Amino acid sequence: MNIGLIGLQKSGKTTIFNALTGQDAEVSDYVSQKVEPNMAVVDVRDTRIDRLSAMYEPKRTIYATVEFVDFAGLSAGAAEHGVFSGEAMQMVKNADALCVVIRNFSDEVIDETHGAPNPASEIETIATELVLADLIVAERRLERIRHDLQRGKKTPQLQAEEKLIDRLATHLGDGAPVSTLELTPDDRKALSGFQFLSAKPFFAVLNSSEERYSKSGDAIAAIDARCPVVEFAGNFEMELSRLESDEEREIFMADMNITESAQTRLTTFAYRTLGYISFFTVGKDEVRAWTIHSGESAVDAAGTIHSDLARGFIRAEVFSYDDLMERGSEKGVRDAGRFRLEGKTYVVADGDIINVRFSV
Ligand SMILES: Nc1nc2c(ncn2[C@@H]2O[C@H](COP(=O)(O)OP(=O)(O)O)[C@@H](O)[C@H]2O)c(=O)[nH]1
Ligand SMILES: [Mg+2]
Repeated sequence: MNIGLIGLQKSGKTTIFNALTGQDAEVSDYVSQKVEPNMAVVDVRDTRIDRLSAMYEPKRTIYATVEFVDFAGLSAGAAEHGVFSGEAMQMVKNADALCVVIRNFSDEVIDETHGAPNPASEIETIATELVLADLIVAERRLERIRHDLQRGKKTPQLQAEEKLIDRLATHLGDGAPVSTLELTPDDRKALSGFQFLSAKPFFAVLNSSEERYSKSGDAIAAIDARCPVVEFAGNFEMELSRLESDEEREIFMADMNITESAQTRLTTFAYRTLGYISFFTVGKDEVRAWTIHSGESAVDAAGTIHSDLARGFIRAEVFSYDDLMERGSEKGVRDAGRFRLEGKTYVVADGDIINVRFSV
């Protein structure tokens, strides 16, 4: 899973990125000239993996991962100013989901240029920007299609696309995101190549100062009306992620009533709100977590591990993490009749432990 951090200038995107990744990317009050994005792959610190690893004592333990991308050059008004184009734009387009960072702290320099923090209006601005960026793409495509139609390339395909894009452009023109447009599976296929930003799932991080942290109920309610939101004390948590001593870190966290690291909280939140689940593979060689969408089948899960496993899929041996913990061993799970053989269409549940039988 790849999550792109977007937001207004100086909302604290890079600060949040650093808090998540323990990296040391440049944060500043002033406009940065840097354009290439910061990228990091972070482990999803699922405690179930730790317990499975303690039980199987494998050679390798592999967590699921989430890739975060911090787009240095991205800002509001970007669609007009063309910052939303080029390399950064391409990478935003490649993201599976967007995380909108919203400023909830005051800073002399930032307040002067961007105004006092206003989380409710900030989320509106970003949502509008995404729609505008898509509208530009849709209108360009429409122009192109009409040009071709006039030049006599009247294929049924092109005519159908014109109708679809025209409907889409009207929808976007009304300020509505692609995600709320009614689309048939064929429509979706026709549009998938455009990778529209407002079609992507998104959630918000409210980036609060220490003073405002856990006291911003109104801001959270306003954002929540639009998308799921989680609060971080960005600057504070960036400092936390840099502390060498676990003991010190725990004292500071307790001070702010923070129970888990920014990394754990954000990856867990992203999984839940974006509809991802984990399944596990276990053994003497490797204990590993894998990511799939909620609702995906055993054969999808097999394909996540390797395409051969999906192609040659015979059966999946399945038992649940919870049953394993309750019974204490695989044998215990079998004796309790909780060990199952499932076919291709079985819908995988979060925490399933799976072994794919296959033949190619
Ligand atoms: N007081 C305070 N300042 C912050 C916080 N998060 C970011 N900043 C400051 O805001 C400025 C912009 O942050 P940065 O992460 O570079 O924003 P970006 O432009 O969205 O990447 C920097 O000077 C940060 O130190 C925060 O939670 N509290
Ligand atoms: Mg930045």
